[in-house]
Amino acid sequence: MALSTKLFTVVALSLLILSPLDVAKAQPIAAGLSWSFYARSCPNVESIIRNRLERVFRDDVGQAAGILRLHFHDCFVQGCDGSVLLDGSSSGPSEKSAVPNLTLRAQAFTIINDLRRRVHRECGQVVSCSDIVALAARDAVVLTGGPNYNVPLGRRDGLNFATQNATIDNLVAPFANTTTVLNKLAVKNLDATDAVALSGAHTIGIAHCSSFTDRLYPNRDPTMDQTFANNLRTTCPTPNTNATTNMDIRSPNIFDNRYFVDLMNRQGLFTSDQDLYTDSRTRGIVTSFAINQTLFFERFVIAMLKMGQLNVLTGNRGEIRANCSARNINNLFISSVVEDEGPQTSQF
Ligand code: HEM
Ligand SMILES: *[C@@H]1O[C@H](CO)[C@@H](O)[C@H](O)[C@H]1NC(C)=O
Ligand SMILES: *[C@@H]1O[C@H](CO)[C@@H](O)[C@H](O)[C@H]1NC(C)=O
Ligand SMILES: *[C@@H]1O[C@H](CO)[C@@H](O)[C@H](O)[C@H]1NC(C)=O
Ligand SMILES: *[C@@H]1O[C@H](CO)[C@@H](O)[C@H](O)[C@H]1NC(C)=O
Ligand SMILES: *[C@@H]1O[C@H](CO)[C@@H](O)[C@H](O)[C@H]1NC(C)=O
Ligand SMILES: CC(=O)N[C@H]1CO[C@H](CO)[C@@H](O)[C@@H]1O
Repeated sequence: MALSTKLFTVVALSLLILSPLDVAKAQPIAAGLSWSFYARSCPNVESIIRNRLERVFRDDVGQAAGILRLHFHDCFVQGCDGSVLLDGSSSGPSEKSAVPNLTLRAQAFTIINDLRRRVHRECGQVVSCSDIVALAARDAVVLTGGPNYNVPLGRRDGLNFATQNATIDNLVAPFANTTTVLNKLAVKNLDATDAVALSGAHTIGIAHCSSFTDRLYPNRDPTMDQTFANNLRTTCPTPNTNATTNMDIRSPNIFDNRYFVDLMNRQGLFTSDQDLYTDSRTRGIVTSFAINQTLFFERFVIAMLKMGQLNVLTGNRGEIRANCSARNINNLFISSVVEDEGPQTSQF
């Protein structure tokens, strides 16, 4: 065997036994980010966030899904710059007219602001809101049973909130087919494996009727299992019933590979989910994740690292917000008062 082949085999074999933590560290990272960004300025940032979220999710595991999705919306619209958090952002809390806004959980924003307050209380105003969201999303995965991984840090917070157009253009609708999903993700240098792995985040969380009733009325989407459809019709007797359902019927609150088993049984909730199994370009990837959770976890970590570094602001760009919901310039008075208040009781 030629030396290069031998080397390749050794590298390939060692990759097989790498843990997700190592898989993360093996990925290239964006200029300006670092694996140890807060090692001096806020060495406990990760434990502050993890410890707090353990308690938050123990009270309501659904919040983990809300936070994971928040990170996705942040990164896809104008980069992982915390813009989704700004009041007035089209995907954020107070914009009433952007379509994709309607289902980000209001509580997710409150949780991030609470984490920010705890971190800044210990370390000062040195950790960005966008880094807090990225770490919280990782913890949402870990604390519901998914893979652990390191998050490169050093993102700074953007100064501009996302417009409605940018929000609609960059996010994918649940009605999208695989062609649309792959095209929208390709723009962000995410390939088919990334697309399937990231969609696997739908292994936790809920969706509102309006996100999938186009597959029930007036006729059942033939790629949907009949019994599954009947049950969904009971949950959503009309297309706009204000109700929700779990996205992964097998293990709704556990981050595992059952979502892919759902797809193989024609029990995917959205068109964007189920079509990944219908479409020949992604079907094999779905199957491989359904039969091998380790593989799914590995690919998911890689895809999350890519997504988590989309158009990040580093160095002197952007700012470290004192309040995740507002730019500092709009927040001068508040930032100087609130940080001196000392320990506060929290609603969680
Ligand atoms: C392929 C593109 C995607 C589409 C079309 C999509 C669409 C949606 C929709 C429509 C909902 C439900 C909203 C509702 O009705 O309440 C949802 C929920 C969710 N999505 Fe996605 N999503 C996509 C990718 C992602 C990615 C990349 C992640 C994270 C890595 C993610 C994580 C979640 C989570 C965790 C929930 C549950 C939220 C909750 O329970 O509050 N999604 N998604
Ligand atoms: C937003 O999109 C709509 C329709 O695609 C377009 O007419 C409008 O000019 C856009 N607005 C901005 C500010 O880009
Ligand atoms: C996917 O959706 C797009 C946009 O709606 C449509 O133009 C295209 O024909 C669809 N592709 C398939 C294979 O159904
Ligand atoms: C849907 O129901 C929830 C909980 O009952 C309620 O808080 C919310 O305002 C309702 N939304 C709409 C659009 O009616
Ligand atoms: C599952 O995937 C992992 C990670 O790629 C791999 O090491 C393992 O050999 C796979 N297991 C099977 C049974 O194929
Ligand atoms: C943060 O900013 C938002 C938006 O300006 C404001 O409504 C809120 O009161 C501020 N929160 C704190 C704790 O200052
Ligand atoms: C929380 C929030 O602002 N929701 C709004 C999102 O947009 C829809 C219209 O598309 C409004 O009806 C919601 O009130």
